[in-house]
Amino acid sequence: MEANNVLIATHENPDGDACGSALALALYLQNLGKNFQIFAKGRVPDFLFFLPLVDKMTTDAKIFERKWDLIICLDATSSSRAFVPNELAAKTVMINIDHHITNENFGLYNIVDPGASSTAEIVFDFFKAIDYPMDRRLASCLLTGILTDTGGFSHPNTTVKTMAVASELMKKGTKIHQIFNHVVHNKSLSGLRLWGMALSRIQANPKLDLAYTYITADDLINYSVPEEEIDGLVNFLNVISDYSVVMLFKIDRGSAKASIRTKRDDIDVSRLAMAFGGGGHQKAAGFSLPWRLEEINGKLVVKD
Ligand SMILES: [Mn+2]
Repeated sequence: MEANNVLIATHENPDGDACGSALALALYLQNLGKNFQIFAKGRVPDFLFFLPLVDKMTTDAKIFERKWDLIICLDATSSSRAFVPNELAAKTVMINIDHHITNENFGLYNIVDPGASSTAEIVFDFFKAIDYPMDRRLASCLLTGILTDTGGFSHPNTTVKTMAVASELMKKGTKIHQIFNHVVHNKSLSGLRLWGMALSRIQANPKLDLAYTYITADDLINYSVPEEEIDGLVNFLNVISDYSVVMLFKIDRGSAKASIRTKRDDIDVSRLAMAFGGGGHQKAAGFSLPWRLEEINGKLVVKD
């Protein structure tokens, strides 16, 4: 079957890997002359606006009402994580490309490799397999995905192959330091002050070998910084050497999101996340809570 109308869908609040892998595929589809759109719930952060075709990304769920021959889900463990309506998922051919160990293999075709650093790395493999000539713009998309998901090649998902892929992408003319400036060196003064506030609030639980802090929706308003300015903070918390697990809570009025990190090889934080209905990787995971959290005397407690 030839697919002419292709919808790419990825997870909520798309990150560098979600956007990078989606836009690399979009460049490919554009080159093939296909009609395509990219859906992600939650806006693309400003620091990814440098990526090509970023204007093809929409947050408008009406896109699902159009006729699609093929849906490609990227960096999402299930089709519902990419917000593809169940009805549409049931009747449309789906390709599922992901590197999360918790992926549900929900597609007709599943290209799932938990050993890959990023979805971008798997998309690279796809282009290699079909011998597609990747240009500088496409390489920039994929390198953005790899760079962000590996924390600048510092996370343990960085393999010999990841470095080889990055090297090959650099040969296409993409500049690693320029991508770094976009995706890492991108904080404002008020954003850094907010980081300072979060750092000053760190609490530790020696029994759980856990250090944690939080940022509230009101903090974002008070410091007038967008949520994307918190990107990287949980990884920064993970520089701590005397605790094994770190957590950052983003607290909204009636809910909270937790991001968890560990440096230890013998701790699997995705299991903790899954216990709360979330997911992720061994060293980086997260979950959401439908509760109102509040700090009282230095402790986060659930308010009803
Ligand atoms: Mn990813």
